[in-house]
Amino acid sequence: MSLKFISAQEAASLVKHNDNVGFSGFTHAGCPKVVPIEIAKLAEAEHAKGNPFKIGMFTGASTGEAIDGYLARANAVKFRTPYQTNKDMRNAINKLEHEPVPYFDMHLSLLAQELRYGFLGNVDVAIVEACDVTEDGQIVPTTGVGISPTVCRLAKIVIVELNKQVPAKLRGIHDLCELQDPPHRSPIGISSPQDRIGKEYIQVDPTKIYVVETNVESDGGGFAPVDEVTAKIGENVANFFVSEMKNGRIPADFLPIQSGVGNIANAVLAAMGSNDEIPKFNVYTEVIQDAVIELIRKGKIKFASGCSLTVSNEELLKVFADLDFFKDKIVLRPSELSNNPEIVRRLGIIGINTAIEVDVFGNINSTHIMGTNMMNGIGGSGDFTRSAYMSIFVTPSTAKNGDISAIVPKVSHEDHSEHSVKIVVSEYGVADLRGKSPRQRAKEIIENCAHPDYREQLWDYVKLQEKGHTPQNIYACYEFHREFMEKKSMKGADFKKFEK
Ligand code: 0RQ
Repeated sequence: MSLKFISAQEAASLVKHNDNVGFSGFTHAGCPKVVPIEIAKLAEAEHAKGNPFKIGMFTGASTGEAIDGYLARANAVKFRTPYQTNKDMRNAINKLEHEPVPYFDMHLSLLAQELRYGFLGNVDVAIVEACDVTEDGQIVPTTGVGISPTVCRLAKIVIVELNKQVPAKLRGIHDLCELQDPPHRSPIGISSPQDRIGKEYIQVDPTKIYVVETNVESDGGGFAPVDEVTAKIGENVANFFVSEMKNGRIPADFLPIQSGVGNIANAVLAAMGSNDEIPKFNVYTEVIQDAVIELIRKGKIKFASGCSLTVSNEELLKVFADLDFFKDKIVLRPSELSNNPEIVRRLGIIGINTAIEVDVFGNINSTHIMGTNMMNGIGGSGDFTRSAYMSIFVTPSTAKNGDISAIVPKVSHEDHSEHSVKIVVSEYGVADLRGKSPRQRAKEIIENCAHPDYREQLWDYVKLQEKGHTPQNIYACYEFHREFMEKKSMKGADFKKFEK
């Protein structure tokens, strides 16, 4: 049969008020870029006529401006899950502008299976970006996969944005499948990062496909240059790895690395790349960033498995121009594979993620500012942290020009607990929490990671509670946060006033 080609406006009109829509991609990579904008326009037109128009949104992770930005501003979102990084969407979630968007922050590896289990309602429409689509229903994604195989199968309508900017030659870089549902799931057949278990395309019933031809470049910005603090954090992580190898706690041929998204993660990988004592290594991660591409070129990274190619446009064009070199060194998989805890535990992955706050006992807040406002979400950090060979959290010791200490008595929201977190690294050093009691962990974190300006206050806090396994003091534990809320700086917080 021949495929149905339609315009972006026609495609948007297939989406109805109250529909749940599943989008392709992971970060801005691989997201549809044209139809969501038309849906936002449609919502605005309906609102102007006094009619309701909102959709539920399922995505792989964060998205591009065309999805979260346009739909949030159009007040067209019924609910949002599992992760976002867009300013307008964040403001809507935090009820700062627009009507509030109900947001469900969840582990990325779980979304595809929870859609299949029916925990989150129907998927009515899937909108996916592709570099190739065939008459018999083979869809080849572009640079990000996310939940595409699942939403394409579950949806009644599949709208494919066929983007001419992405070479069809990308076919072959993906490893696409869905996992079986319990109680019939077999062990996942991935025992090294380069193993493949799926197809190079998503097979969809062609009668439900509508194709919209597009020609839009990726909206990947560049990374901030590595500054003094991020460079030092990267160096501390790299030096820690070298000492772990010397002590036999990391094997001589190294372990696969997962590294979160953003400037710090990029700086950590760059520091690992320039450290001659770290051997060539593999990456098994969710987001493949610029530093990974550079290290593949240099031969320092042997192979990278991820869910998306989240690289700057400049770098992406170079990868497209050199696909013969990259295609046997990169694989892109759905998030239920790239972030799967079964694989993370089996491969012995070293997980490196960024914290907003770390408390002196090793609990981590990755998501909330002052316990109330959502930043982005937990993303894949929990998928990796709980199951990794070694879970590392990195953070600058302070935020907002030194007025906030990232090391606090008690995190204002807890995403990862002391039971999963092994190592904390700031620009000041490395806290090794393995095998240590809460009091011993507090010493490690305060002495090695806290900013010197805040160390005395943190010690005053820990000393308040002479008895008990964990020296937590429920009267004083949020004194840093209270001081910041009232005076815009944690520096004046006084813990001595709580002494009996
Ligand atoms: O605010 O933008 O207003 O200046 O938080 O902080 O230092 O720029 O760091 O961009 O790497 O983000 C944890 C949010 C860090 C991210 C988080 C303020 C700070 C700044 C951002 P401004 P930085 P990053 C892979 C794995 C969870 C998900 C995850 C994240 C802004 O890494 O979303 O790991 N992680 N996923 O000023 C108040 C504090 C603060 C603070 C920082 N203690 N109090 N504000 N900020 N610390 C990704 C995927 O899953 C796809």
